[in-house]
Amino acid sequence: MIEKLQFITQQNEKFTHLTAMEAALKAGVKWVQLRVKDQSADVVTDHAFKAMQLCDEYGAKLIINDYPLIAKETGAAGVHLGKDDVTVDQARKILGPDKIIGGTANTVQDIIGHERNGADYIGLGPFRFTTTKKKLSPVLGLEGYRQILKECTKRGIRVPIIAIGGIEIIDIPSLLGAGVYGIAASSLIIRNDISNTIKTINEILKVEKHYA
Ligand code: TZP
Ligand code: MG
Repeated sequence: MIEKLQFITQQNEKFTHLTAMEAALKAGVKWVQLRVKDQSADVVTDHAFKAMQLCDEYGAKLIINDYPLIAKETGAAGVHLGKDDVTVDQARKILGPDKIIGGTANTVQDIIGHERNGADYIGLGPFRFTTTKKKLSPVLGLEGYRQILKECTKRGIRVPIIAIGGIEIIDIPSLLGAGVYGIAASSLIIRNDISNTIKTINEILKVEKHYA
């Protein structure tokens, strides 16, 4: 089962990837993406082993950004792949049928491609501008999500679609109303009180029906 909240790690003046992850796990996050950028594969591997220990301790699933081989080596739950990474079907050959493979999308065509290749979830975004990611694709805004999700429904696309990029608490009900399955967030969580923020997000995600 895919969780409805994915916490994406990031460092800031207060937290490292691993301390932010532990605080999020303590607050009840069950799905984490380790996103260590601009570091060697060895550094990512080291973080991934430590992150796995934490996730095991808290019964959470770990996704590794960019590196299917590191996901395999560390026994992580899966991998998240962007435009510059190997494709979902290539990662599937490495990880096998049971691992979670997510793909980044900015358009309906991206979603169709990932679904055909066997993605387990899609990170659709960015919702709004964010400094967390370099080389940001065009911002979609709520209207962009509405159009893309409508088109996905029309085409019978069933892969869970998670909203990503600059998401704030206030955006979550309307994104769910537009038809996303869940959200992925990073700065929203680490720049506020981690525990309260996660609890608030989880309360919103629990509500059965949101309106567009
Ligand atoms: N991919 C698209 S936007 C983004 C990623 C990894 C960053 C999301 O982080 P934030 O801090 O929630 O905007
Ligand atoms: Mg990537």
